[in-house]
Amino acid sequence: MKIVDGRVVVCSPGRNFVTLKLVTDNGTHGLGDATLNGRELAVVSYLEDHVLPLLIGRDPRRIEDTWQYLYKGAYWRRGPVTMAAIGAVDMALWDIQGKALGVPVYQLLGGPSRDRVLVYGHASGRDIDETLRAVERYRELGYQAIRVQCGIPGLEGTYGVGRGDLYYEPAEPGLPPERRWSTERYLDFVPELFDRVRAEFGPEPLFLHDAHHRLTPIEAARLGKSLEPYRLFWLEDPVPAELQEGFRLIRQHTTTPLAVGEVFNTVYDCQQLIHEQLIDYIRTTVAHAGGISHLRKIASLAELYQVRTGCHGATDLSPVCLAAALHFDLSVHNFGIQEYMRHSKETDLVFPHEYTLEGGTMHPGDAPGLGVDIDEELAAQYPYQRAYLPLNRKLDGTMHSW
Ligand code: GCO
Ligand code: MG
Repeated sequence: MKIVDGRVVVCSPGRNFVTLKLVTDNGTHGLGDATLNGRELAVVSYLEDHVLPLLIGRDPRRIEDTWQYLYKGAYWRRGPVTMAAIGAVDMALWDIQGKALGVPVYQLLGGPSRDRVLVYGHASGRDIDETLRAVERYRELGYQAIRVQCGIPGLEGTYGVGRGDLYYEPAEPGLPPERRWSTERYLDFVPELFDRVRAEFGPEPLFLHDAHHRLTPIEAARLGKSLEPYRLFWLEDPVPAELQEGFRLIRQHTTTPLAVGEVFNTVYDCQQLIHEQLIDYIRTTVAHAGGISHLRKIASLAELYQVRTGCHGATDLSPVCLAAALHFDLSVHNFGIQEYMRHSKETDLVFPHEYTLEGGTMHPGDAPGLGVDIDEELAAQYPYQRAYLPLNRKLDGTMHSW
């Protein structure tokens, strides 16, 4: 078998997606998600100008060799653009391999380790009452795990507060909007939020919260400690993740479980966090961490240290990535949870898929390959729209992590 053609499809059915399609000489094709929110076209160029010419004529079944060829062969390693491009190729090759052998990808990864994949949804509101109603909605839909984010009194447009029902999309068309941030107001408010949430919904539901890289280690330690009575499933991205030893200080102070990794691209980004057991969940996902092949290596390292997985699953990762993540989640032994944010109706139509949601759990389906496709004609009706993630400044105007 040979790869005879490849192209990159850019579309915006509600938001931008970059999809790699590789075609083989036996008429099958494989898909990979290469979406990097707010920097999409950099990955398009990387793939079209530098990667596709290397793939034509290669045997698509040489998945590991192709990964090493693209990673080592570039000389310039790691980074979100490179790893998103390699990740897309890797996903497409697993898709082709599954189709060639007539089995869903999870069967190639060792078969299922569980019946279904536990997912968490995103409840949010502008204030606590609105947030409680959103949590209630997810409970009614059968979700066992729910991420809870809320507007902070005195701050406009906080991260994580959605605009639509059961849907959250942070990127905005045009130039990036600027928000204001106060750590003091946030730290004073969040314990009150979870106090109300636990009082209303009792001990059973699993609740998660994302601090989105905005705290210092000692601030994060204070937050973790103040949230202990509410037994979070995890506190996500408490501090900017590039300073791995920052987590040591947080760990010394709190038993609130910690999750990190959505901005990581390789095993080297999380190696120290894992082997020092500074985190409980590693959140790298297929699209941004070099594909299924590399994610399995991260998970294997994590397994040694009892760290579990919790793949990033925001709406900016396409249904192709979600499908790949679900095959990985179903098969990997040390799975923890999968983030699931529903895509828009337009997105679901552009990417017909086999995966299903039921009672707060998902399954990738049993179609050969990843079980997701792209309707290229429909995709062409939604051209790329420049969009950026918001920026954050402190109340005095200083740039801060968003
Ligand atoms: C999450 C993430 C997202 C990111 C988004 C950026 O936990 O789902 O933090 O909401 O902000 O993926 O593009
Ligand atoms: Mg996050």
